[in-house]
Formats: sequence, C-alpha cells, structure tokens
Amino acid sequence: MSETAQAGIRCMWMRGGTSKGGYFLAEDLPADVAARDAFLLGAMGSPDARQIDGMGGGDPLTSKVAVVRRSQRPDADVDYLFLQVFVDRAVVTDAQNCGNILAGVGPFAIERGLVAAAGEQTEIRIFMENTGQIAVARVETPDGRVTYAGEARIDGVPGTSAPIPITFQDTAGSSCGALLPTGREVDTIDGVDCTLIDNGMPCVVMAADALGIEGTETPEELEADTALRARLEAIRLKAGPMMNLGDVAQKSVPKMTMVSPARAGGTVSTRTFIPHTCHDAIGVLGAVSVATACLLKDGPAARIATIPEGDEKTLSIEHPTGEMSVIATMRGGIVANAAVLRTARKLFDGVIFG
Ligand code: NQM
Repeated sequence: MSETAQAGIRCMWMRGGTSKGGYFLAEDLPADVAARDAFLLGAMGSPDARQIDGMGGGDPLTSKVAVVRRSQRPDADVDYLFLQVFVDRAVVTDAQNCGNILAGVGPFAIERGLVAAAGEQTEIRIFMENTGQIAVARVETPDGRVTYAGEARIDGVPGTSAPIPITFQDTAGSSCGALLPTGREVDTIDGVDCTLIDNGMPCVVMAADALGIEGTETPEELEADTALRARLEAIRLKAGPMMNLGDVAQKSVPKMTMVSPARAGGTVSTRTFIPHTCHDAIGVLGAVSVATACLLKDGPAARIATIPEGDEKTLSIEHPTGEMSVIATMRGGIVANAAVLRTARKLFDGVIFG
C-alpha cells in the first residue's frame, strides 16, 4: 500500500444530480496521474462488480470523481476535471465530462473556500477541463453559506433540494471536434440508422425499434438482453473512430441512446447505455446532445420528436425514471446554449483511503 493510500486524502462525498462521487481539491491528490488513478481505484474498490472494498456503489453512476481547483483563467472561477472510475475494470478515464457531478462543483468550491458566497445566490463559472468549455452554475447561499435544502425536484432523486440551475455554452463538438463529426445527420452502422452527435457528450442516437425494442423496457430488462448489448457494443466500437474518438474499447464514450416516441407529453423517450450499463435516467450533457439531435432536419430522433415553437425551446427528454428538461436557446437554427436544473447534496466530509 502506498504512503498516500495509508495516510488518506481529504475528500467530500456528494450527490450531484442523479450521480454520486468523491470531490477532491486537485492539490490534495497525487500529481502523478498513475499514482492518482491507483489511489482512486483503491478508494472506490475497483475493479469489482460490487466495489465491496471501497466507496463506489457498484454502478458507474456512483463511481465518479470531481477534481477541483481555483482557476487561473480570466473567464472562470474554478477548473473541474471529471474522472470516471470503472466499476469492474481497472480503468480511470477523463475521456468524458459529467454534467451531474458538475452540479456539486459549485457548492464544493464554496465549502472549500475557493469561491466566496455573494449574497442569496452565488454564480460560479466552471471551466470543464475534460472538454474545455464553461458552465455557469447558480448556488443558493443565504447567510453566506451553501444551503442544500429547498423545493426543487429532479426526476431520479427522491424529495426536494435547493435548485442549482446550470447553463452550458458552446458545447458543440466538445470531444469530437464538431457537432456532427462525420458531417452527416445520419450514418448507417450494422444496418442501423445512427446520428453521431456531440453537444457536450458524444452520443450515438438510434431508433429503439431498429434495435428490436419498444423503448419502454426497464433498464434491468435491457441489461438482461445480451444480444442487444452485443449489438450496441459492436455499433459503438465502429462509431468511436468515425466520431474522432479513436479506439473506444476502454472508454466510456460514446453513449448509446435508443429513442422512441414520447409517452408522457415530452419531446422524445430514451433508453441510454453509458455505455455498458443502462442509465436509470440520462446524463445531463447526454440529454443536451439528444435534445440537439431532435432539432436536426433528419435522423432517428428528429423523425419522431415533438418540437415546441419559438427560439427558446423546452425539450423534455423522457427516461426510465421521469424526464429531464433541456432549455435550448436557438440562434440561426442552431442551439446556442442549453440550460438544465440540477440539485446536489453534501453527504460527508472527511478523509478517504486508497
Ligand atoms: O451526460 C452518466 C450521469 C452521466 C453523465 C454517463 C452526465 C452527462 O448521469 O453530463 O451527467 O453518461 O456516464 O452522471
């Protein structure tokens, strides 16, 4: 066991949106990436399907890490690096961003003194290191302190909490270099029409019926369908290089979203593999990317989506545990920025061992 693992590292555990993970100050973690990753794998208990020897919850959504530092950039308050710690493989990857864990970054930055509370609400500009873009989050800070209590409700989380609205700008091509990395709205892979899109999260968007499912199945039912999973993975491995992501065998992108007509008055219904397990909901930037696919002229999502009028469109992306509303502001026919509502909660603050 390394010295760092034995001594432990300061860490705050938080729920961010519908995900959960460890929040660290960058200066507290080993600077050497291999040492950092070894520590995080140990802290989470990976690789192991149950993560029984660590803090991870046996699910990619609860095996996440935020690394936060004061920003040197004139346009940001803090820098946030997201790390996905794989559950059953010894892999830590920065190849994706996470808009759910992002929801805890503002509160964490205030709690750790990186940003001073400024009145009833504090706006924090967060540079997302994984993709090189800025998100703006608003945190409730009555009496100069973060409050997690409030009346905002998000699907996938019981109860209510303080609202944390987040706005994203210029997320097109975050990881793939272009919104549509192949230059087309539709590519056909293994006989399935796909929209390969990246508006903050690389996603492959397909029609549920093209994969032989209804789109109403539970995540457990879909995960039990080994033929479906094999088909999705075959498509994903081909989509990776087409999306400028290279070999994605050991990467958690692109995400695989199957769309079907909305069932609850929303824009579209989704089931998303992230990429090897089925999300109980949908990722934040995943939802922004799927919402953007709905707004194209063609493609599996655009063909079935119900789109509201106007330049500010609320697109309700239905998922297994409800919906996520993406407020898209359109300029010249493209999504100029997107906003979502999230909440977060501090769970513990202490020292974690690797
Ligand atoms: O897409 C899951 C999550 C995510 C990522 C995933 C996310 C996003 O629900 O911005 O939030 O797709 O890995 O935390």
